[in-house]
Amino acid sequence: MAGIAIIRLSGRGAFMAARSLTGDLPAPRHAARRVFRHPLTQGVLDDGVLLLFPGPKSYTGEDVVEFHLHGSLAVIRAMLDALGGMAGLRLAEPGEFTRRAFRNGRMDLMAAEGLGDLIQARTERQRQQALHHALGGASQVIEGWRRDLVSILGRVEAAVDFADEADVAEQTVDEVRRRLDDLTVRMRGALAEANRAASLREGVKIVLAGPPNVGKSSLLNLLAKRDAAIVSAIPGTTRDVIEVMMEFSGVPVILTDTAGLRGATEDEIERIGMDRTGRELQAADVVIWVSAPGSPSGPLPELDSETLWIENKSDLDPTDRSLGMAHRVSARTGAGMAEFFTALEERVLRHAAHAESATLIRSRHKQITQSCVENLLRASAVSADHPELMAEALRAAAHDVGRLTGRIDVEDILDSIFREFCIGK
Ligand SMILES: Nc1nc2c(ncn2[C@@H]2O[C@H](COP(=O)(O)OP(=O)(O)O)[C@@H](O)[C@H]2O)c(=O)[nH]1
Ligand SMILES: [Mg+2]
Repeated sequence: MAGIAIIRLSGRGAFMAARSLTGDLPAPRHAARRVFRHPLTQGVLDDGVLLLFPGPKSYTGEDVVEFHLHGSLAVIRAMLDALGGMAGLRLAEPGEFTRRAFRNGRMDLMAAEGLGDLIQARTERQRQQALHHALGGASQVIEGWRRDLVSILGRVEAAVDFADEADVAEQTVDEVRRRLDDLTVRMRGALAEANRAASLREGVKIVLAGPPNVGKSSLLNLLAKRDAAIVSAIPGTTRDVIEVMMEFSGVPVILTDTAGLRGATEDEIERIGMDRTGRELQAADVVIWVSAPGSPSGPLPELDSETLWIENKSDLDPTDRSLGMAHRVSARTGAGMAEFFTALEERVLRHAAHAESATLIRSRHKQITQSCVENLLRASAVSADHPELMAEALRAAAHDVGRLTGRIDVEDILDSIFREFCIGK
């Protein structure tokens, strides 16, 4: 239920359907008040607003109609019944409007993905990142890569034609290598941002770990500001992985509580919990390693991820010992929590730095760009005697870039060859 519901039609029959509900149609892109009537019974369905967007300058690239209706289920159902009875109309599949927009060249794959992210965005900085993609910011960067690549390829293809003139080929290959290196540097720069960008899109993964009974679950509850995890004096209480979603200054965070790690246990379920902890630690962006006065210090797992050291239960040990890198806190009294929170926030923000304007934000983007860079390196390594091998590697790279935007266009490559290098033929 909502104040207003919008039903959208797209495709060849859209205007016809609008006409059969309202009689006369308003001018394109002008909102007009209309009474909508059932085409067979002429019974009034609703009193609302009608908008027409003629293709190809519409969202989908086809004729699009919007009915702005009162938002009740009964009104929507009556309208959908009336529309469903018309030949050539059916309910859209999920995402079908955007799929058509993509197919009709209204947006590329990067922008369509950005739009999907925009619909899912939970935090302010996720919104900015998604919007950057949806508005074509990333597409523009990739379009630049594609243009360069196509132009370099054109140059190499021409060298293939003159392969018997050794000095022409050699000069071309030298110049091409310079331009390839430049492009490789730019792509690697984008790859260097990709992990931070993915952290913003998916959430920075923070894992609380340490020996049993040191207060990990208590800290999780304090950070989450609710009792998400069970706290008890019995070691081994947390057996499964518990996740809570949080936000630090617009960056989403997935905070994970884990079963405490100790050397040996008789308990089968606790052991399975500890195995899971190991897997969570491998996937973490930031690990909060918690200890407490007198807690066993090991076994400390090998960690690739960044670690924040916490000694909890400072209330039990009032001597002001220096603990090196560790923050002393007390989940019970709240002592040291503000400083800990600030340190954690600083790590989170660092993990998502500059992520709003990053070009590559999904693992799909990263994998394809890595493959593209490999193909560029392969092309660059070819000796000047074999421009045809270089051209082959560059075509593979161009194909990769095409996979990013969803536009794999051979004509493009041919165009560039004929435009720049057709000599008197
Ligand atoms: N004195 C004191 N006890 C704490 C503190 N934090 C947690 N505890 C207690 O330590 C026990 C274990 O806490 P829990 O959060 O379940 O630890 P976990 O096993 O690491 O998840 C519980 O009885 C808590 O009430 C603290 O800062 N000071
Ligand atoms: Mg616990």
